[in-house]
Amino acid sequence: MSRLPVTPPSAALIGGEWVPTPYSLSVEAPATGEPLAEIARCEAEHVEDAVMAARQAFDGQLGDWNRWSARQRGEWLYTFAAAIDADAETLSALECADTGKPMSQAKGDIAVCARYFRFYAGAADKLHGETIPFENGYSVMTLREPFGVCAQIIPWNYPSQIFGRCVAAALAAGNTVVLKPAEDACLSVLHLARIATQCGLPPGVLNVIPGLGKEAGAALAAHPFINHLSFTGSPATGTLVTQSAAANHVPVTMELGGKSPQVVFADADLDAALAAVVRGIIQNAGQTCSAGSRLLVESSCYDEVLSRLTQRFSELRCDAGENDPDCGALINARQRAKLEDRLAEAQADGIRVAASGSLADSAPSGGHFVVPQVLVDIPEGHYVACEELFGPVLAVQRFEDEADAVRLANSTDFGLCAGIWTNDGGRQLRLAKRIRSGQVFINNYGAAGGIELPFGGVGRSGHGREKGFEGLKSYTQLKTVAIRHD
Ligand code: TXE
Repeated sequence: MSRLPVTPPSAALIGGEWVPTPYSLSVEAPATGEPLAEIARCEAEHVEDAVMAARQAFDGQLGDWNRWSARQRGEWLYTFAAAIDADAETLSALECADTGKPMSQAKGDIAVCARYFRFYAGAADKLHGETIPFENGYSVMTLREPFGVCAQIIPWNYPSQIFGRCVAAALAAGNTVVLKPAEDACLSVLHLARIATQCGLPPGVLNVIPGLGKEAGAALAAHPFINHLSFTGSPATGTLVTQSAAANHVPVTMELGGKSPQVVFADADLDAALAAVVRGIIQNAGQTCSAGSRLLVESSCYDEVLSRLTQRFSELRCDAGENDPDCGALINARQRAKLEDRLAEAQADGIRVAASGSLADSAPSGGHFVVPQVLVDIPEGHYVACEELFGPVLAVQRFEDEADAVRLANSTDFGLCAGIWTNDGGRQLRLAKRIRSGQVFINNYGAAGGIELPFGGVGRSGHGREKGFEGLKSYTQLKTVAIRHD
């Protein structure tokens, strides 16, 4: 078994207690394929207990959370953010070993997790309703109230960041949470939950139920006592959980990935554009919902761009996360096999690998590595240009003019992010409006991951917004109060 800085709880956090489960799941290190830890395997009965604990905490039958003011909730979130920062080294080491991502990225993720708690700490007491002018003799106001029990099902690619994004906003708004982390990577989440209880969070406010998607996840999504569901993962699973939630009329937020284009015009600063293009596809080995996995290049600079990309990709190295490479391993053997099959089919269809990185000499032999690569000669509509491959694979296509660029950018069912690289101001605005996407970045990609910016997709990328102040609002519902006073 690989060594970890701490042993994360091999239990579920339910009602403030760490509860062992009869069965457990083995978690492996993506960089070596070796076992890393044992985690709890929650089943329907644990989900039931967790939802009931969250319900009781919300209703004031367990602990005093329902009497905390918005300011008190904010103060707790600040305390927790400081505790995350204080334990950042341990948390980063867990994240790096568990997800296989480069250590510098794991450290960045933990810092972002703390930032979410700090951002929503400050926002907790700044969310308010409105008064509405109405007929004489009435006073009308809206109250922004928490939903109640928020179910959160999160994936393995950014466990600590997505924990921060969902939990901080939900708690700031006064909800209680039952969170189902992914079976493939959840060690940082378990340690974060341990820190949360040590920071004095009342029992039942945050419940964490590790387990399999089809067991714990399905039972949570279908539970009649949840009041809101936030899901991040694949469109197929998103459909299943949406159907379960719909049976109980539970509102949902869906974050389902993408096939985001980076659109490069010949007048752009190519140095800046290509540095961002490379970062945007190798970050977390391409296992990022907002990865810039399509590169659309204006014909007149296509050869220049391809030659620079070839040079840059040839320098990229894959290795274990602890060696802080350009690119880590994929999460597991299943994801690697799925990607390799798709790439083999693409080559059989005549698609060419124009450039690729390589494995570092120090890379462990059992790791789930796929080297970064650039694909060209892609027929329009081919799946490598439309499907989320979830690996370090950049699909490159050329366009002739602005209209052609917009047509290609909008040629998938997804719409999460888009990068536009041009110095023509009019074109920047025209494309920002015409590209179907939840976020558009001009002469940058990702705005440095800004947690303050609303985030979410259109189409197959999902619906609802997280991050920023919109993310806080999305964990509340409006109540209208109309008072007749004469
Ligand atoms: O996702 P799942 P997987 C995409 C990416 C990847 C593909 C498959 O393209 O290749 O999804 O990954 C829980 N009821 N993304 O199989 O199944 C599961 O336990 C309730 C994009 O890992 O969607 C985990 O906690 N829950 C993405 C979570 O759902 C269920 C991040 C996500 O798993 C469930 C990850 C069920 N029936 C993958 N089945 C992004 N948007 O960033 C599974 N789960």
